[in-house]
Amino acid sequence: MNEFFPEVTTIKYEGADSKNPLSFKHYKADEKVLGKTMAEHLRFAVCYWHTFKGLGDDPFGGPTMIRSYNASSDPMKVAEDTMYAAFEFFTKLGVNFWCFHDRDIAPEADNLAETNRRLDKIVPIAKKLQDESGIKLLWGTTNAFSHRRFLAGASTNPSPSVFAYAASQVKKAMEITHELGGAGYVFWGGREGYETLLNTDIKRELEHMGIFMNMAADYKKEIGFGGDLYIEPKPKEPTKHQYDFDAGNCYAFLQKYDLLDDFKLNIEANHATLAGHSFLHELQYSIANGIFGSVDANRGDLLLGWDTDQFPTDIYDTTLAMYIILKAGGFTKGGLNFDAHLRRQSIDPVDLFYAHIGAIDCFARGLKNAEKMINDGRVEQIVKDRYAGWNSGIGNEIETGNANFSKLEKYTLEHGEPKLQSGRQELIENIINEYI
Ligand code: XLS
Ligand code: NI
Ligand code: NI
Repeated sequence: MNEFFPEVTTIKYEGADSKNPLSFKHYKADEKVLGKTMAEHLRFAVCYWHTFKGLGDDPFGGPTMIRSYNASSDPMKVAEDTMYAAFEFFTKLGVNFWCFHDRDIAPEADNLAETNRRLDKIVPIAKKLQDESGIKLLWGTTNAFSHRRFLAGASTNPSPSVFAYAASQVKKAMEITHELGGAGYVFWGGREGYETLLNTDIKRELEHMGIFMNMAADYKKEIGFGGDLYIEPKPKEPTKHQYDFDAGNCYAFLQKYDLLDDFKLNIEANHATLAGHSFLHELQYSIANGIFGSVDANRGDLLLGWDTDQFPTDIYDTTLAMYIILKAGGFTKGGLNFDAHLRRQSIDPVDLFYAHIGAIDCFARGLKNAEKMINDGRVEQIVKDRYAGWNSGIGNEIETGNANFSKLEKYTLEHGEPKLQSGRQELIENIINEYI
């Protein structure tokens, strides 16, 4: 079998002092942190689209990256070679999961039946490679935004025929995700939004999306797919406004269409910042509302206002993200999917390894820092103390529904001006820097 990344052998843990760029300095898959191995906690996934199908093109120029698995003029040969290259990459990198869109793994043909036949040729290869390597599918998804038929959205398209097409596509993508034993299935509504309100019936479009997602939840049950369903919030791009704007919008949508039992969220760091939130905010908000599921681990560039999908490098961010996730019980079926791509100038295949190694080590450090934070407990104690007033007395009466406005007026007249306390922000920031 010919290799697609012959210049790289298996990436190993060599410790923080190693100068070998093709080694992990912090990620040791089987090292235990708070009772579980690092691999079990972090559940890293490589994404198929950026890593194997993204070739450095941007709105101003074509591909810059040349890959041996792309060489054939036969698109199905490219699809096959890419699948072998992908599993070679996952194996050499040492991750346990991957993620894909239907159209990443097999190119679209002239009609749906032929497109599905193409998937049926590729999926058994993926299955064989999964079985041989032990690498699993974190989630599958549908690309219902690239083809011109989806120019005005998929489930929110003004045309019911496009809605039907998208439904057929999700049906098949869910079936192959099930076939590959996927732990989840993602909905990212790339064009589920609008360019202008002048031609848009928001009420109707949202209702259609609600119907669509209910059909998806029903189909999951119909085929016995055991993975979690996720919505991935993003505020805009390519649309001016996307309906799944942020975790808050998704939560309202899930409540309105009675989907809270069926869906969780896949939180992407760069989408959070595009929505004017921090990554931590989106994590905290979804955890607080019981809809946290999985993470697209990347980062944006605050000086560029778009989804730059860079690899995570900020240890402060990964520390706090892992702290929040661990305190919420950790991942169950979700994980950390590197929805990130190389910069246009990083043209060598080895750059794919550098990028993923850096991101994996960045989260490994975050995990170990979070362990220190949890074991130390000082930050948690400050937060607990801040809310201690609610554990007894009037606070407890309010929380348990045993107070009303008249009672609270009486309390205030008796007790007078409330005693204030410091928020301790700077102290907390100092403590966090001790762990990093
Ligand atoms: C695009 C999204 C996309 C989803 C999967 O911005 O992040 O890559 O993760 O469709
Ligand atoms: Ni994403
Ligand atoms: Ni994105």
